[in-house]
Amino acid sequence: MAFKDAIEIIKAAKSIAILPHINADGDAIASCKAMAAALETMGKECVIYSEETVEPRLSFLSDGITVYDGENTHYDLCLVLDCGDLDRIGERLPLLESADHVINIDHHKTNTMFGEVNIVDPKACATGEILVSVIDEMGIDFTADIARYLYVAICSDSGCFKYSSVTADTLRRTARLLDTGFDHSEITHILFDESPLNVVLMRADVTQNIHSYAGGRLRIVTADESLAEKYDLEADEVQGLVEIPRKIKGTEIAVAIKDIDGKITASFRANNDIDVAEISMVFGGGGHSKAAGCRINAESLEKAEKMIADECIKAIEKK
Ligand SMILES: [Mn+2]
Repeated sequence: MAFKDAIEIIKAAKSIAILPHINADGDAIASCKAMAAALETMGKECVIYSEETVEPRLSFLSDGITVYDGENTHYDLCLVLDCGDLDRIGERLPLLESADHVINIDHHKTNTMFGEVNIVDPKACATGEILVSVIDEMGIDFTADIARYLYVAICSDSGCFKYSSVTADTLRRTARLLDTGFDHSEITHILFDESPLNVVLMRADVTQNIHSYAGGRLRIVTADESLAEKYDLEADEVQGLVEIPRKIKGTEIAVAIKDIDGKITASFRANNDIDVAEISMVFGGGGHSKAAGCRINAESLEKAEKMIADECIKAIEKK
């Protein structure tokens, strides 16, 4: 049983490196923070290594996050959270290679089971949801701090409890977190109800340029460096764009394609039972059936859009 094996390894480890996936999102970062807070109550030495600085929207989580600088410190254990495959470890691979143990805790259904122990539950709406059980099984009490981080994780990945990935178990686990008494409305406000003005204006610009295919069943938006420049935004602030086409009536697949920082990436969302993880896997990506992503090898944004539109239309026609 993966749970028991993982807990044994964690209990024996003294030094623990905790790693979120590259381009860490709210679930990844907050899951790492929750685990570090929980393990520190057991006297463990924990370091959270991220691939990049925490994006501005999540700056309230950035305390105690170390941006990896190529060092190769030995750890008894590498705990990898919310990460579907080793590509998403990026430059931090030496930390995994030199650690005595690697535990992989995740909810992506495309997870490649790269750990020595793998706790992968695609039915969980967030890695933070799985961690409620892991921390519980370890006999650690939920402090308000631990609970708050887990709440951030679950909220982030469930679209504030809106997505079909939310189950009765999600809400039961979340109820236990709320029992600790932290301010949950403050968190949802930061995550969902406030954006800098220039981000709102950038999104309005993107909204004016939605490309519709298959009679509107597929809708795509795009963004490049010039958009970031026009609104004075950092690359990591040009995000959340896939929500724009996703919210339009009639959209079955929504896609946002970005050509920023020398790479072209795409985010997919499904509003029905089309599996966008399968579409993203065609391009070497992965994710969940209703939310997935990939990097595209294409000469231009236009060519990437054509490749993606073709795959999406195929999936729509197959339905
Ligand atoms: Mn996640």
